[in-house]
Amino acid sequence: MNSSIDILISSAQDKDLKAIAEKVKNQERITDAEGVLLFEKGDLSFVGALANFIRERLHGDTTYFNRNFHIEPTNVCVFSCKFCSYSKLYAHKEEGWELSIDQMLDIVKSYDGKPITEVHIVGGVHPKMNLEYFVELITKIKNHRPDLHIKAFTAVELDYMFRKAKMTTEEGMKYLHSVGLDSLPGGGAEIFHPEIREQIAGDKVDAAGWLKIHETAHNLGMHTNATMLYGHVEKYEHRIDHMRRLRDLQDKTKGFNTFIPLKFRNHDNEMSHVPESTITEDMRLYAIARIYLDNFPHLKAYWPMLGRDNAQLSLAFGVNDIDGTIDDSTKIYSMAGSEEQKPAMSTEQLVTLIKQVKRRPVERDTLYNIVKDYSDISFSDVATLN
Ligand code: V47
Ligand code: SF4
Repeated sequence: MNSSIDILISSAQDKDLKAIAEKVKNQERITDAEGVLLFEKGDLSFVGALANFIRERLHGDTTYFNRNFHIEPTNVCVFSCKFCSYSKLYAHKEEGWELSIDQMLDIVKSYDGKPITEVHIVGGVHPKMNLEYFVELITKIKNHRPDLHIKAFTAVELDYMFRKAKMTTEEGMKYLHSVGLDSLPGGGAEIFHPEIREQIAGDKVDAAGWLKIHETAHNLGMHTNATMLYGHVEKYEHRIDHMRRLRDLQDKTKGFNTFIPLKFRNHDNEMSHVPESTITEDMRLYAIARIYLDNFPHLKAYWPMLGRDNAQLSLAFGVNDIDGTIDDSTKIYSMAGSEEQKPAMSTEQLVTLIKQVKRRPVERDTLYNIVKDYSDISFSDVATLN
């Protein structure tokens, strides 16, 4: 009997698409040109079926989430990315917020006794919050709660901190790692290609700098994530170029855990005139990322940005992770116009969301160790989702 992939191969009318499906079946890597071709010609059902085949080959029905909270130390930023709805330029810093170390420790302490495994710390690039400030913060968090995994600082924040401290990337990363920084989130990547990066985020670290910081972290044994901000002025070629640079580094280091596409939201920023992508385009992008990034173990839909219904839908298009409970502790997306104005989901709601589409909910820690398998636990509280 034919398997789903054989049916897909035999029904593909276009010979190039058929060849891509054959490659997926045989676990062969697709080329950049084939990646672009998928964006140009691959309809939603075709790329979705291929991505789901890969997802199930890698993870079966397992869908991961974690229990985490965010700390955003400041939204004051020396940079001026055009898509950012969150930052207040340093010149207008009285309109922003700046948390002291004690205030941030109080946030950590407010989770005492709760089964949280990760704190995610990212924010704007404030010139007064330097490397020593964050070393003190990380040290104090680790002293208070040694088992809490600290995933903190985008490569943009780190690049600025290290340059100000006159340290090399190696010295800076080693220093932060030695006081308790466990892993890096994937932010700040945006679109690597200089044609686009200069238009939307011209004044911050470039592609080579971003990749160097992640490579250095990987060489120290740390894991990191990678993002791509899509659906604005970039072309298909730029998306593939971005993912090729990530795929190349992953071949070298194997240090990336998760790829997280971030849908551009156009509320209240300098790119508000740029329309947002459609849900069909979002799902095609997830699927093509799953097909192209053959060496990334995980693909995450970040529900506070995508919305919970679309995050649920993405589980049929290659996604195997929907991030965490968040607990209403991030403002980046609500300020950019996401429908999730107060992002918080209980474990029951996350589990229900995954079970509603017949997948297997598994709570993980940051490094994808299984904390708890929820497949046999039933919640009656489905209505709380609506
Ligand atoms: O780099 C800013 C993005 C990122 C907008 O690693 C926007 O687990 C859409 O990287 N529309 C920071 N996106 C957040 C981030 C992240 C989030 C969740 C999980 C992880 C992880 C990382 O937010 C920025 C930028 O690409 N962003 N403004 C906007 N208007
Ligand atoms: Fe600053 Fe980050 Fe916003 Fe760019 S995206 S302006 S680096 S806070």
